[in-house]
Amino acid sequence: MTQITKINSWRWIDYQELDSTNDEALRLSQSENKLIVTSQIQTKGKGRLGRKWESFEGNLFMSMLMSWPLSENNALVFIISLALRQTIKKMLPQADVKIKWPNDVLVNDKKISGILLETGEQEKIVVGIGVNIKKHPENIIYPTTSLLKEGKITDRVDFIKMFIGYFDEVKGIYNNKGMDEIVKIWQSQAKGIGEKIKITILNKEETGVFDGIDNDGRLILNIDGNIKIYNAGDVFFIGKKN
Ligand code: BT5
Repeated sequence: MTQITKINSWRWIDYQELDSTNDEALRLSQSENKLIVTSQIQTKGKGRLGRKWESFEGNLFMSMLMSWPLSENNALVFIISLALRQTIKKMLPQADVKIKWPNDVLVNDKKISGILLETGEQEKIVVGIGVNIKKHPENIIYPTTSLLKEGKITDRVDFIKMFIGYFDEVKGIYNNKGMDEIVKIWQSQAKGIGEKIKITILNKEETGVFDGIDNDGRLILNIDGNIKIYNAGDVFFIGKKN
């Protein structure tokens, strides 16, 4: 049964089954705004670049449909990942919870969450968030985990409520202090800054030292003193700087 409720100032529709909560939010983007779409079952979960998001029942599949200036899309990913990290850290206070550029949250170096931003109708943005609450995939090239595996018993509803609170808080920091402050906080919670990484994009790869992000959220790679800036890509951690 589809349930419609409210959470803070958001309208929230929870479906029993959907192809993808992002696709449903995109379909609704003409007529709706400030809407959260979730589903108990997701049959075609998407990652970036047409990848698959493994969606086990009991996990969180959530999409937030909102008006957001297109030119500030980059900021939104970083605001969301900070709020997600904070929610997960609150639930797992003992764990090492880090953000992996641009959009993953890692618990003890294992991926627990991913974010997918898409553009809907009328300058609306859909932010898709997947969090492994009860179960994580085993057959993935990266190590993965879930809140349950790390020792936290919780459910989608408690997670969403806490997350929306943190989202409002981080958005408030962005509104008051701007992207400078978001970048500063993000860098203090990101994995691998000052360390050697490999970044791959469209079958090309480059190795260098991760020098942080710029004010547009782009990754700064220092290759023996030459700076290269990345909008997108997949990061692999190699280790400490020499
Ligand atoms: C992401 O893409 O991490 C974005 C995932 C967004 C999923 C949410 S669920 C709600 C909403 N509706 C959707 O249809 N999507 C969003 P990317 O950075 O491309 O990472 C995808 C990669 O993560 C895959 O290729 C796998 O290697 C790995 N992966 C897949 N499922 C995973 C899972 N459940 N847990 C951890 N890693 C996973």
